[in-house]
Amino acid sequence: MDTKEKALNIRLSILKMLTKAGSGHTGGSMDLADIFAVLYFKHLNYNIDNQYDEDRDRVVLSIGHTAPVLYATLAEAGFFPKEELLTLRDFGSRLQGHPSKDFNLPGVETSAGSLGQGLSIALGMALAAKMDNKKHRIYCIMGDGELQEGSVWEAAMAAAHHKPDNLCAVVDRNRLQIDGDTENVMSLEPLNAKWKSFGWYVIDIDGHNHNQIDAAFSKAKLIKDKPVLVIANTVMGKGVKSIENNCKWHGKVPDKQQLYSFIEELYKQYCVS
Ligand SMILES: Cc1ncc(C[n+]2csc(CCOP(=O)(O)OP(=O)(O)O)c2C)c(N)n1
Ligand SMILES: [Mg+2]
Repeated sequence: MDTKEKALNIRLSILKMLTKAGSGHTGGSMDLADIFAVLYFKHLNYNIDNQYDEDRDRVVLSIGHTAPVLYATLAEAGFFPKEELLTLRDFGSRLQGHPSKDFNLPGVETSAGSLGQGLSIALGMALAAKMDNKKHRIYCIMGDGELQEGSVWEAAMAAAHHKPDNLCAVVDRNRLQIDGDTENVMSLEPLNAKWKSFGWYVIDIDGHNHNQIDAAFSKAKLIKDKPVLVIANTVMGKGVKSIENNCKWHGKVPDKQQLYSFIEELYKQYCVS
């Protein structure tokens, strides 16, 4: 199955699980589907029969509110049955609204939800791997609004100092956060130059173009003595025109009627692409 079909399945799962749950975050989850499809099905090193293998690559989802894209991808990869996706946000479910390590869901490497923490956690994992002479890689997925947290820049500075070339961070640059355009709320640009000046190797891509995503993760593996940041330019809600690029969909979910039409739209789009 190619990564386009994986991304379609991930988006379908996201919409179904969020509609069933009745609450959660659609916009960011949908726009990360292409990145997750390429990451998990072309680059990430994991053993589905030994899910806690200590040599596995780790994904730290720093923007915990986009948990649905992580859960949908993990189920797609076979970490747990797809039926469990429909327990999202149920009391006691392993699929908490924001990922929680306490619930022992395979593939969830860290709890998240409080923005700005993930890069520090990922850096710790990357340095630990180096100390242990391990070859696995650490990926950290951040939001663009999340970059307004000061702790991100402390981690960025520490990473540049310690030079973990097994660390690859991704920014979901959808240019939106809860309150609107990131550049109006608290501007991030020039984003590429900021990270470069902190000592990172920076790659800008279209976060929906599978070739570009693939090439970025491949390139990141070749960079020595620097952490890598991929700025993935995305469209919030990607895949469903009526919700795309609208920050109201940051934390809104479809109702049943919308779910049917959104699913139809996704299938149609997939068939013509
Ligand atoms: C420390 C902290 N402050 C505020 C929030 C509330 N919050 C959750 S998501 C979000 C917006 C983050 O924007 P972005 O990273 O761009 O995510 P997107 O809206 O694109 O999904 C905010 C402010 C939080 N979870 N943690
Ligand atoms: Mg954003």
